[in-house]
Amino acid sequence: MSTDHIPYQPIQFTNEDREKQAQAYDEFMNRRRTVRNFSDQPVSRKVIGHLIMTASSAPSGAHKQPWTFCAVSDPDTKKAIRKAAEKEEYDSYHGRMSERWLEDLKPIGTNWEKPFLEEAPWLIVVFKKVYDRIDGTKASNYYVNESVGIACGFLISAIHNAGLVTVTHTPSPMNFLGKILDRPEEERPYLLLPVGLPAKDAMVPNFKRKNLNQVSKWY
Ligand code: IYR
Repeated sequence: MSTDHIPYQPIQFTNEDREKQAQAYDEFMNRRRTVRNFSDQPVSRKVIGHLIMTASSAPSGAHKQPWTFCAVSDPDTKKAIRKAAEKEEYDSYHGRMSERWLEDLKPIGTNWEKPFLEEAPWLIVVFKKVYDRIDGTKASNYYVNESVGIACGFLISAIHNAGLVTVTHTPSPMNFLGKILDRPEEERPYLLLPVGLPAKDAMVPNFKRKNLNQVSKWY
């Protein structure tokens, strides 16, 4: 079976505009920060729907779009997720994580407590679909981690573009998410993103990012 092909509709810029665009997007994205303190101000379902559709526009292996985005605003479900995540995180911070890892996290100031899982108006739980069920048989997807990782990048940039904040939360292990959200066996939890407005007094670590020379080699 072949898919028909249609003409690509390029975004038209002059070279001068392109430099401006590239610089402006660099500066815009450089303002993104991981934020762990959320305001309880609501965010509309419409906004969350657009964020998910941006994420789902990401490239994926053989265009299988091997992902499900679970948007959670129900307080009881958020509470259950927080409780289960904190149980795992407590064990991680008290024995599962290495001394060096805990030392590396000190400047960020994280610990096992995750109030943001209840405070943020939305949690977006991203699941990767390791296979699809086609007529009752299992059909493996391709480059699933790469595809879902790219979709999460799109999602994080869309969140920032909407003036919202998030924290890439990966409680480990996170099988509990599939149970609480009643996901089928082929869906595995990949990333949990609380989404909302920042708390008025939200603080972030005073990090500096690596410069162009530090992150690139030119040939
Ligand atoms: N998942 C834990 C620990 C953690 C790990 C890394 I690497 C971070 O950059 C931040 C936190 C937690 O969410 O606290």
